[in-house]
Amino acid sequence: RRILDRFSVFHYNSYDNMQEFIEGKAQRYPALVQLQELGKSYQGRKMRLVKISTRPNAKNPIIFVDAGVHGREWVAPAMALYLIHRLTVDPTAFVKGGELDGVDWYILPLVNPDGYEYTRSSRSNRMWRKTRSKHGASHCYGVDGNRNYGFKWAVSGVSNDPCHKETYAGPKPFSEPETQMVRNVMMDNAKRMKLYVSLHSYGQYLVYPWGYTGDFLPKQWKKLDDMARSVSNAVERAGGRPFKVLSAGKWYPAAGGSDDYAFGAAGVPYSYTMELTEGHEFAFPEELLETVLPQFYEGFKEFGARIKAEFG
Ligand code: ING
Ligand code: ZN
Repeated sequence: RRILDRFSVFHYNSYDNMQEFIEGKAQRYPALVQLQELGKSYQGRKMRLVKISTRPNAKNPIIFVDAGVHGREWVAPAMALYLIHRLTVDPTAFVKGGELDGVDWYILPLVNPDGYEYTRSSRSNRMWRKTRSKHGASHCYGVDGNRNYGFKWAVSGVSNDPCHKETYAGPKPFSEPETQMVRNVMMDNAKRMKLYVSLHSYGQYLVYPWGYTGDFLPKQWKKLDDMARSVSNAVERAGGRPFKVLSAGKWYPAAGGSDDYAFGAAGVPYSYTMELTEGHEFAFPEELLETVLPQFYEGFKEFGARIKAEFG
């Protein structure tokens, strides 16, 4: 329990500290927080889904947030942990009877723990993006987790070269245990899942499907666009910078992303990639976390209110 008192959410924590944090939350708030073991990463790190619900049996709409599919994007898991923190300590919104009671939050704070720990292991590894798996005879490591999903896999914006450091799509869709686990969360909860948000860091964008093409938009694009703009406005009202809102593929086409899979294969009606922290990209200064994470949190409250209003 003391881990919660010592733990700082405004800090780039290790994988081990994050695990202690979510265990501590589950122990301190047993009626609110449930941990689900999803499996293990390629290198054997446990992956646990944090489920936050005031009424776990009420069949509430689910909001699924994941973070850290790319190792170097440190601010994304920091945001996911902060979200877990606020959802459990917030005295008004999320507790029973609060304005957001009636929405369940499923959070996977670190999709790629192997890549993340690799970026923490030395300065020269700091810019690692991919997983740390090995495939076939190649001597190179890793697959881009956000090119590995089985919807329009590899049709655009990918590399077929295992040695490509950024966008290798993998030998086949879902070659990575990490992306399989995220897929399973989506598929096991597809009926109730109404919103999926994948946290990254690059510029400040809030993008929606399709990612695999910029030639056309889904027919529901206006609803996706509206929700994103109201989230961006909420962040701006809290003093943050606005998000650039558009379809992912109009920014740059790339296939095999988790947001396209959620929307196109799992049928999740609202699906986004949220790129945090304009101007700093992968090296967002730790001392600014306490300024920006609360601002982004206001965006998540808006997401919650919107989902509750439409599906609750
Ligand atoms: N950005 C995402 C990426 O995987 C993305 C954004 C995904 C754009 C899919 C278009 C399509 O490239 C980061 N920061 O990784
Ligand atoms: Zn990313």
